[in-house]
Amino acid sequence: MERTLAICKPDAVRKNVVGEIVAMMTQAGFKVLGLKMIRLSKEQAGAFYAVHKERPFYGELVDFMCSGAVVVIALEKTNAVADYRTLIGATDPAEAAEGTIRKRFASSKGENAAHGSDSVENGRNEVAFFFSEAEIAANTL
Ligand code: 3AN
Repeated sequence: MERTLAICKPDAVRKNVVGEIVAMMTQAGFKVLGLKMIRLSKEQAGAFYAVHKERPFYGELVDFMCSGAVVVIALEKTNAVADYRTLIGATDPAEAAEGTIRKRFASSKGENAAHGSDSVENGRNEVAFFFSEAEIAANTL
C-alpha cells in the first residue's frame, strides 16, 4: 500500500467541486485516510512548496494557495502516487487527458484545481505534513 497527498486547491473550493473531485478519487479505488478543509498560512504554503523556491512562479503559487480554503486529503491505494498523478492529469489543463480532474476543473497551469505528490517519498512526507499518524490511525479504526 502506498500513500499520496491530494489537495483540492482554492479554485476548486471556490467552484464548489470538492465533492465531485473526491468522488473521482473513490471511484478510482483510492481509500480516504484523512480529509480536512483548512486555510493555509503563507508560512505553511511556503514550506510545503519549498522545493519550488527557485522557480519563477513560486511567489504566485504561495499567494494562490493562501487565497482561500483548501481541502487536504490523505489517500491510500496500491501504486497510489502514479495512479493519482494519472487521475489528476497534466499540470497544464490544455494538455490534460479527457476524464482527468484537471481537464474537468482546472483553468490554467497556476489555478489547476488539484495537487498530487510526485514521488513515493514525497507522498509519505506530504501526508505527514498535514496528518499525524495518530490522526490517521483514529480515522481508520
Ligand atoms: P504538478 O502539480 O503537476 O506536479 P509542478 O510540480 O511542476 O506541477 O508545479 C507545482 C505547482 O506549481 C503546480 N501544481 C502549479 O500550481 C504551479 N505551477 C507550475 N507551473 C506553473 C506556471 N508556469 N505558472 C504558474 N504556476 C505554475
